Amino acid sequence: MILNMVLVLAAMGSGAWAAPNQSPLRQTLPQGDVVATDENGVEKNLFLANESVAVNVKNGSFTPGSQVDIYIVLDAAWNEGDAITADVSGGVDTVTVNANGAFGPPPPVVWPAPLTPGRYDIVFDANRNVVFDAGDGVDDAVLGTGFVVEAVPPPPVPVGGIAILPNRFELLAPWIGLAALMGVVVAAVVVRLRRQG
Ligand SMILES: [Ca+2]
Ligand SMILES: [Ca+2]
Repeated sequence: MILNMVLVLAAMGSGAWAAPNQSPLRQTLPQGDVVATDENGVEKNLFLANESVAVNVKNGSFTPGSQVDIYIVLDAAWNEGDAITADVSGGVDTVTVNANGAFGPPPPVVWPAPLTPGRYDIVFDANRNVVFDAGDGVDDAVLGTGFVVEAVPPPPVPVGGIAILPNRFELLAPWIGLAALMGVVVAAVVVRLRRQG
């Protein structure tokens, strides 16, 4: 029944791409239909620069058997009709939609490590015209950021062995200085005593 409604709406033309519970004026996919994920398809919005970005999509979002171009772009506010800006992931990924209207499994990796720190959106260009328009999807559109990449934190300072030797010298330095000062004082006293003697 619902499938029939969707098919009828789809047959009415591009303006009817929206699912039955949406306004017919809304032509792009609902927020949340497409997400950034780890390599197991679990949604993930914060990546380290040494991780890879994959994508997942709700079943039924795209036309089975069709191809979708996936762009990773700098975070922006998206409106229908916007040109899709340059991909930052080393090239556009073209992915074939499975029989359920989704991708994979496994979820396609669209930006393999290493990543560049920053804030990004993912645009799914379903009609492959390099314009964000009917049937396309974005993670995320207006206020949201699709995902964030952070630099890999520096490794912890090793403890023990050779690595802490400099610290030992630092600890000893004041004592060496004090011993030298004492030596000078003692020498001065000795010299004075000899002169007096
Ligand atoms: Ca955005
Ligand atoms: Ca498009």
